[in-house]
Amino acid sequence: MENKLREIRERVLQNIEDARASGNLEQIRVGILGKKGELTGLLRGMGKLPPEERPRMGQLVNDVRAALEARLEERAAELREKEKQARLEAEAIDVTLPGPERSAGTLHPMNIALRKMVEIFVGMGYEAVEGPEVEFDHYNFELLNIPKNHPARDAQDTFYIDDNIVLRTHTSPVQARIMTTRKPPIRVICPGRVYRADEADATHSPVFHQMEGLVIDENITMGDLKGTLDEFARQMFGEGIRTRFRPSFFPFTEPSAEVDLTCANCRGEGCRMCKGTGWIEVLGAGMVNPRVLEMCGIDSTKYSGFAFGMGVERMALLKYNIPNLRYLYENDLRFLTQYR
Ligand code: 2NM
Repeated sequence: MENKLREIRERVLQNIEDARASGNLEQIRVGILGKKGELTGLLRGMGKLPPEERPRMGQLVNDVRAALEARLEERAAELREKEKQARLEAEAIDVTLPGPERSAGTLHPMNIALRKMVEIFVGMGYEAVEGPEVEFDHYNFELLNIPKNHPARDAQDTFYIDDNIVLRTHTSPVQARIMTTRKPPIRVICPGRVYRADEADATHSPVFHQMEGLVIDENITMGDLKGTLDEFARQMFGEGIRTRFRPSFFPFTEPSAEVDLTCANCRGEGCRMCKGTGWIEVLGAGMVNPRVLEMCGIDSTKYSGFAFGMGVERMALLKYNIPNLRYLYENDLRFLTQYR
């Protein structure tokens, strides 16, 4: 029996050393020390021994049991620690890795240009005002000295909702509304979407954006208009940009002018963009027609004013040297994300 005990002890100790997981130790423990375990069986079989041998054998069995239990305990602690380390290693997170990239999006180049334009005029003391895109013919045409049967009213150019209502063809009706409801001094800009029954091409779209400006006070002159647009041109396109006024005609201004800016591409030298002239036409402007002032309830003997209008997309194309209006509407991110 002593040999058997020694054999058990050596074998089980070896099994404990060979165990690779803490779960295996429990199997070993049950197999040897459990109710139906090998040592427990030996202890039961002690009844068959001569009585004088029983105390010593009992002691030996208990020694083996104690040794195995102690080693099991130790080894279990070792394996649990090993398993914990393995788990920690597997679950480790490198907090220094960069997080997932988040794209914040960018403003549309048209909106960048528009914000810049608004900022420049707000800096000069103007207030930005918005109005309806679906507009009465009265504000879109009548008050602006565009009478019935005027060619600008042609259904070929204007989207009519019904006889009296249109999609506004410019933002001037917002200014007409301002003139009918406010007293001078008036200093507003009116940015917004406008509609023309145009075929889309490199320079036209049936929907585009305009920004118009209006100043009305006593003694407002063409010189004020010129100084204002000079300053705008410099802030929008840089020092060295000059304006050139050429006589023109609009029903709502008298006199009227087309305004050119120094070609920003060649700085006035002459290039393909300006067709060799050194100038680019970008604005319409003029002194508000006294008939418009009177129709809107402003005394034209006391007050005068200037007004101007420009296309926002056109400003964006010029500012960023974009060759075709279509780029602004295709919403290709490779294009849009170039502008900030
Ligand atoms: C332009 C050109 C010239 C203009 C005139 C008015 C109003 F309402 F005061 F009569 N608003 N905008 C104007 C004048 C617009 O756009 C090319």
